Amino acid sequence: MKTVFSPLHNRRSARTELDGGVLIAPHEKPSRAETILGRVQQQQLGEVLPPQEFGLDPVRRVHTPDYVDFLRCSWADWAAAGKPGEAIPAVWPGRGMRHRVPQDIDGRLGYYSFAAETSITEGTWEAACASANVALTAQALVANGEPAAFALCRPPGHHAHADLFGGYCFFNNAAIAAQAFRDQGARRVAVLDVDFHHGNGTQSIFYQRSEVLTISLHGDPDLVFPHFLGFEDETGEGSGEGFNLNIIYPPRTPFRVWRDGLATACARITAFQPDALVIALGVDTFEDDPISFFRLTSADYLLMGERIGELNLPTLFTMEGGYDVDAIGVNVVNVLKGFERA
Ligand code: Q9C
Ligand code: ZN
Repeated sequence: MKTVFSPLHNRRSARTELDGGVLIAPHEKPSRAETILGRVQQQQLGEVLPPQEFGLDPVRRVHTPDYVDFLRCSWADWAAAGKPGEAIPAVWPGRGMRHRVPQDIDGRLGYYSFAAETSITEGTWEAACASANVALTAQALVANGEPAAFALCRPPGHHAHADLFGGYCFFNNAAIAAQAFRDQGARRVAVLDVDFHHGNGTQSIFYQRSEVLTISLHGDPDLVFPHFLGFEDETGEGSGEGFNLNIIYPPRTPFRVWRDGLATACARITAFQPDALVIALGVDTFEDDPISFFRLTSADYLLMGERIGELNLPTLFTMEGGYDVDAIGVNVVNVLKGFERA
C-alpha cells in the first residue's frame, strides 16, 4: 500500500496544550508522524509519495469560507495584537448569547472553536493545508484504482466541524476526502472512525446526508472528550436519518469487546454498499495511550486491519490520533498490514 506524507507537518509544532489547568507540551507532536513514517519504511509497506497541491476548493466543499479565512489569518491577527503566547480560545458564545462573528481575535478564536486544548501557532495553517493535501492525494490514488492508500495526515482532522477547530484538529481530512470521492462520482461513501474519541466533526458534517454513512466507535462521551456529541441516540437527521451510527464503550474495554462493535459497523457498511471506504485511523485505543482508556494491544491492530480488509472495498486510511509515540508506528502499520493480509 502506498503512503502519502508531507514533511510540512512539522510546521504544526505547538508549545502548549491546556491540560489540567496547566500548559503542557502537546500530546499531538511532530514525532508522532515521523515515527509512523519510520515504521512504514522499515516494514517496506510500499512507496512513500509527497502530496500534490489541490488548493482550497476541495477544503471548502466541507468547511465554510469564513472558517477557512479565519484559520488562514488567525496567527497573523493574534501576533499583530501583540499577544505574548500561543493563540488559545478562552471565551465562547454560551447559551443565550449571540452567535455573531466578532472582530476581535479573542472573540473570533472562541467563535470558531469548541475546545481550548488546541493552541493556534505560527505554521499551523501551512501544516493543516499540507495535511488536507496528503488526504486528497491518497484519495486520488484510490479513486484511480489503487485498492487502498494511507494518508499519513498530521495534524489530525476528525474533530473539526465545518466551522470549528478543536481536539488537535483544524481541517477534517477524512470528510474532505469522502466529499472528494462523492464529487468524483461515487454514489455512496462510508466513513468508519476507529479513533478512541468520537468523530464529532465528521458526524456533524454529514449528519443530514444519506450518501455518506458515518460510523464511530469510541469512549463514552459521558466520560471523555468531546463530551457533548457521540451518544448512541444520534442516528442522523432529515434525509440523513439512519446514516450515522455511534458505538460507545466503557473504561478498560479490551479488543474482544471492541471487535463486536467493529462487526456491527462492518455489517452496516456492507448493507450500505458504498463505492469507497474512508477509515479515520486513530490508535489511541492502545492499552498504554496516555490520554485514553481502552486496552487494545499491538497484536490486536493486525486483526482490526484484517476485519476492515474483509469488507473488500476501495479504502483510504487517514491518520487521526494515538499518543504513545513508542508504539504508534507498530500499531498503525499493523492495521495496514492486517488489511493487506485479508
Ligand atoms: N487530558 C484526537 O485524538 N482532550 N484528538 C484531551 C487530555 C483532547 C484527541 C484531554 C483530546 C483530543 C485526534
Ligand atoms: Zn483520538
